[in-house]
Amino acid sequence: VGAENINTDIVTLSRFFTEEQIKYPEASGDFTLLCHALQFSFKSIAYYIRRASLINLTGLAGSSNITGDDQKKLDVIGNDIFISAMRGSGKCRIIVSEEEEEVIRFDEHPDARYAVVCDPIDGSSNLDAGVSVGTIFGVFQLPDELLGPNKTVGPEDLLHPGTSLVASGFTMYGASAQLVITMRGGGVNGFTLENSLGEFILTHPNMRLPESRSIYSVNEGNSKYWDEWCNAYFHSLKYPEDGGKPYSARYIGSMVADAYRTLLYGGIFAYPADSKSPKGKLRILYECAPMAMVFENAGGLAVNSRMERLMEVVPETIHDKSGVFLGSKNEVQKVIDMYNKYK
Ligand code: FBP
Repeated sequence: VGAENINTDIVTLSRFFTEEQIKYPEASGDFTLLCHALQFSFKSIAYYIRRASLINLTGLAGSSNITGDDQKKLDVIGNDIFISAMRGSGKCRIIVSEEEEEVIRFDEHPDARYAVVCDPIDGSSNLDAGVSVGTIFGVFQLPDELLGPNKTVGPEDLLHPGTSLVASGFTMYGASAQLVITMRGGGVNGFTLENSLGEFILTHPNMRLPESRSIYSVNEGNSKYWDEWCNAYFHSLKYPEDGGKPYSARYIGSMVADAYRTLLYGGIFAYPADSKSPKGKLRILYECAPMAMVFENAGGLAVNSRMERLMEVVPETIHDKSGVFLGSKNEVQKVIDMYNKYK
């Protein structure tokens, strides 16, 4: 490769954060610092996942998280890395992690104005098989009246809908680590971790979902528990009324991987609420809302099992769950149409 073929004008994630900050002369830089800490945690988790089989990190850690799942060693490590990075940033006041029953407050930083919600290693049942897993995150800004040494911040201060998120995204640890990030009112940008440089490089600027695509992604093993309309919807994809070509099925069983593919190729990803799990399986605060924000900002749609806009759903508790349908605009619209037909 001649030197003239090497692209030297690369946009690293660090440059991206700095350029974002410059757009807002009044910005204090706190958000940028928080983002750098997020970036560090993704790189560290990616590093440990890559080495997992070599350094004996696969298998169970011998404890359970609040959902009763057996915790993996990497779940524990991912959680610890994330929490330490957020504490170390000095800009995070409180955090909700899937792996922690209670919120974690950083009282040593009473003026920190950000609250972070995360699933440090989502899809962890896939870890031992080397299937892609990921970190999902969302960032809220706390109101001024909650800042200061005499104020307490609790779980109730995090029970907000996705529309209140200032940023969200996810990292998928696959063949390479892919980071997708969006800010309120902004577009969606995708970065790829260049391992030898240790930098996330902007490889997918301004991601937009195709408006339609004949791919569906759902755990069809649950169809026995689905509502009638839901079964009718998926049936209609496999047996099109116009006699056309049926949809392709793709289900990895790791939300970040299924969502990342849907974001790139289009289609629909669903985890419906059903009679076995009337509230669904996925968590509103750190799975549904951040993903819904990414999909909406990329031109897609995201609704719950009652066809309400997922971004507007207010969780009742920090680990509250919801049914999810997210994807291409026209594909989600087909779900809504089928639901309305059966209502
Ligand atoms: P965990 O956070 O416990 O890993 O659960 C979330 C998840 O793995 C998602 O990533 C995925 O979409 C879903 O559960 C798969 O569930 P199922 O195995 O029931 O299809």
